Amino acid sequence: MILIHLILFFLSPISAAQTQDRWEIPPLEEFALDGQDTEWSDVPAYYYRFNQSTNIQAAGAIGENDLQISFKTGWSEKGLHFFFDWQDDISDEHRIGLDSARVEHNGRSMDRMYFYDNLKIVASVDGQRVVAWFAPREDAVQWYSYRAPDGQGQQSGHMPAPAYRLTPHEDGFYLETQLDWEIFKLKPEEVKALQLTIILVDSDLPDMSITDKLNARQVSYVSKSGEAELIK
Ligand SMILES: [Ca+2]
Ligand SMILES: [Ca+2]
Repeated sequence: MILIHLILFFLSPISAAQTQDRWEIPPLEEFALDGQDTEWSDVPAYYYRFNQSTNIQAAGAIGENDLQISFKTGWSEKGLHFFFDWQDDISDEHRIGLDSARVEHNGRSMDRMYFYDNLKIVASVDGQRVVAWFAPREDAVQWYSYRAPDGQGQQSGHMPAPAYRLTPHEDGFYLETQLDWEIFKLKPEEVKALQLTIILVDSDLPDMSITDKLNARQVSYVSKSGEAELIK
């Protein structure tokens, strides 16, 4: 059931309910890419906590002391900014590049990223689309790609790797990252349409092969997706 849900989700990442979800992105003064949340104090968080209310989507079996997440989004003249507080009890991390991102299973091509602890950020800006995957710890950027409005495939060489800072704390770590407006060759005031998706996958099967994972159908994730607006 989870896998079916997941496949539908992957094939159609923006469901009707999610599309209606307003996503207001406040401006950030004095943004510093330092892995610290000093400039984020007034920005409301999206969060998932076990057995507590959440304001994002969640699927799968996320247990007590398992994945706990809160994240914030903001913008500046420099770019779109993201701050994550990422906590997880079992690390299931695997280095995956763009060239190994797909895996065949029962005649179906699946995205390998969804079977490990990973964060996906998708930003669609006036028809241009950037996808950036992060794993929790060292070498956090896994792969990233850019697609032009004419849809000419994924090009990882078009843009530099997203800059990020990772700061460990007692229960996990903070990940701060950004997508520069320069990637889209736009200034923020020129942006007409912005669609954002954030998916955090939690896998707790570090000793299981990818084949067994595909058969086991145990994938959990939290996500938020919707039309976003840059608030002045
Ligand atoms: Ca900061
Ligand atoms: Ca995990």
